Amino acid sequence: GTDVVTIGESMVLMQPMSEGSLAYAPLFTRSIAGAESNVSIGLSRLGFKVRWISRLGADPFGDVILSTLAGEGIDVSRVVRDSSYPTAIYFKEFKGYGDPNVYYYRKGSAVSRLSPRDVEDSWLQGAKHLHVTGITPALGPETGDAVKLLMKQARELGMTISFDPNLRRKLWGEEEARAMLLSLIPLCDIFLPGIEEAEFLIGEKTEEEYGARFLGLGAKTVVLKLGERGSIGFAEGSSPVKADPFPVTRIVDTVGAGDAFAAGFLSGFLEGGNLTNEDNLRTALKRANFMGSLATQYKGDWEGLPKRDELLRLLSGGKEITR
Ligand code: KDG
Repeated sequence: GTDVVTIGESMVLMQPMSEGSLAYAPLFTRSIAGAESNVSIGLSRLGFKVRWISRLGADPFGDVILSTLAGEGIDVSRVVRDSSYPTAIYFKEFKGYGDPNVYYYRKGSAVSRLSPRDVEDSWLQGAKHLHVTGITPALGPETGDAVKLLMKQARELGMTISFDPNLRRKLWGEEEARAMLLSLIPLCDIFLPGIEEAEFLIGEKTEEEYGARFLGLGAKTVVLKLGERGSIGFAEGSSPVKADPFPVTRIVDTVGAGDAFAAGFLSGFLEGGNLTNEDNLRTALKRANFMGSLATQYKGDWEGLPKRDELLRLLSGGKEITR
């Protein structure tokens, strides 16, 4: 069986070898990235069976995304190759402090044409959990409806569903984004906003108010990401659970940290079950914080994510053997 199904766009990622404006960056390394495939890699390395659904151009960039993800052990058998629309690309720009800037070249990409008519029964076949993000609905005129349909189907099948809003202001307008993201909350079990996304969605509130409001909208568990302050989880009928951050020695690249966090949280959830149990919630949050902090210490979205034995060793304070 499949543990987790996810759907989204992955792109070829060009990362400059130097800091500062891209205008003066002559050399780049090539990788791939995308919120949902980052989560897929995180979970696959931790030993879960993951199916990634997407559309890619029938081009060499589509080939490298597919082979990278297949190489990570992810089921890519449902990916459609489209000969009319290309694979998307994006660039990071490292400033030497704070979050990198991101430049997207993804309008009119293969995923932007995704519609509810493309959704197939085989996508969710034999799977336990669906993970979606708010990026896919921002990509094309019908991508949001496709995501909604898939969430409804997952619910009918009795699967659990997680939703990371992943607000990307460069991809759509404020009003449109807010309305769409809010409309997906009632369809999920686990809602994973960052504190700034929570504020974007419902205005400035206390952490407890965010928890209560999102539970009120229909999520069963709300996980608020607080960045360098760790995270806090709310589940219906139990008291909030706060998890401290892990110390980060050197922040290199914050992009992908939220996805690592999601992979860590979902791995805890899939192993522990019922999140109304405070211990289960705490374990999942702890893993999530750890994975998120780890991701920020490596260049690239997912390259620094651990294998299962590495995670367990590091989490229990075990030492690394280097030579
Ligand atoms: O979460 C990381 C992603 O944001 C990044 O890899 C690119 O998917 C991406 C996006 O749309 O921003």
